[in-house]
Amino acid sequence: MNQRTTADWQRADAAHFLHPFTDFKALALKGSRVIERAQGIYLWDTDGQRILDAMSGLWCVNVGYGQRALIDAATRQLETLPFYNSFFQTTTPPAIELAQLLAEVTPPQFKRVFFGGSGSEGNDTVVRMVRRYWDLMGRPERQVIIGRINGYHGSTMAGASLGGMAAMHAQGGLPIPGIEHIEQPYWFEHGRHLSRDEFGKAAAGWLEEKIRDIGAERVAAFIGEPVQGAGGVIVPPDTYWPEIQRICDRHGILLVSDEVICGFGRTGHWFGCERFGFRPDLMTFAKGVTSGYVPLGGVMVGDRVADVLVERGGEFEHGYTYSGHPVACAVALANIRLVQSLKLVEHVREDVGPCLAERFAELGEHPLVGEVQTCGLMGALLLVKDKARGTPFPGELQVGMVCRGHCFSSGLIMRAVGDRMIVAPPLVITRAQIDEMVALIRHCLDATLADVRHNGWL
Ligand code: PXG
Repeated sequence: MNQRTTADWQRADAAHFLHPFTDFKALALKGSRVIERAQGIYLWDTDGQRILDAMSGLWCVNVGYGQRALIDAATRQLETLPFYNSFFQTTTPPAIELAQLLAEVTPPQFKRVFFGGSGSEGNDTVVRMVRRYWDLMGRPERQVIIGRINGYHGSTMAGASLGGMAAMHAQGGLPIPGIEHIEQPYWFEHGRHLSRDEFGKAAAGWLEEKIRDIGAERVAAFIGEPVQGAGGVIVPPDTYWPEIQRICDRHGILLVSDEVICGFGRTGHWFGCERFGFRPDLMTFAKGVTSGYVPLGGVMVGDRVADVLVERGGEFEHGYTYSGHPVACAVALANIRLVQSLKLVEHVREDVGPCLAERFAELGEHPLVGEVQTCGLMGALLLVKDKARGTPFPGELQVGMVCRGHCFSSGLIMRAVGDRMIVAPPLVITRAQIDEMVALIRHCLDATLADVRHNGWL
């Protein structure tokens, strides 16, 4: 099989594999890049080019590629018990041990977990669970869940509905009933007439307005990512989340933190809610729980909800074949223990996170860069037409895609969300590797600037 050339792979790929979030026809014409192997923070494609993976796979390979402890844990578990379900009064040792370890590393209100296979499934569970909670509380009219425009919570019917991606809602009749959205806390776009702190409070106030519009007695929960990831690394002002917490408390509304990207050290804290100082009732996780080596996701269920579900709920009519999959749980255990033994959360908070912030601030001097934001090991650079005024490029020029093209050919994986260029490298990255990444980014910014000038777009 490995004798196949890149062109062979591309032909078969185009003929049979429908990729997620992809224009199938356009990709078939162009051909996919075939990623063959990886080690540390680097990937290699079938043409032998080495690529610095500044997106950790897809915000998930936190411990980097090739970690022996995870590989061995998977192998051992596959040999011992590759699968058994947890539906019919059965359980498995890795699922129990992981549930116990998650209770230790998450904030104190979380002692219980519901497992699924992905972040999307986790958020489907959230919808089922918060509505079930309010039924059991004798408040069945509390059905509405509020999310945010440009939030991302997955691609199942419920996940895509909770999210606020207009392009996703435009296909398939979404959102499902009982989901509402408020504007995102994006200071650069919505709040530059205010200080960041003033804007944070104002943006949280939009939740209170929405609750009043709907009627608090109908609202079940608010869900948000501590830092919006897929939306472009939108880091909220520090005043935002504490104010959101106060508003939820005032109206008795459940608060859900979607930690699929922020969880397990990405922000320099174990969970994003700890970085931003709020206390969620439910927490969705996936990605970093296994560093993406195998699929696993789920929901941490806080005592407020769990006590009601357990004591008064009877049977909860919900679950997945792979809830508590023993191989996924064994890999998650090895992964979390590795995060602990390598002290990766501290590494991000005290060493490489501040280093990324410094280097990105330097990139902020670049003539194309209008805004810089970082949080732990997430960073965004907004490409603008007029740096002094912060004027954006017209969207149809797709300047972000031009920059992404230069990254692609220069051996760097960086995402473009509109004209926001974003990174989220593996947490094991070193200072020297951050310097290498930043040198590549600078090269790509310069090449993009040359194109922009050449095209007369400035
Ligand atoms: N919640 C959040 C906050 C996410 O970032 C999901 C839920 C869904 O997880 P699953 O495992 O079902 O994919 C995600 C996923 C991007 C991108 O382009 C981001 C995600 C997925 C795909 C692409 O940045 N995040």
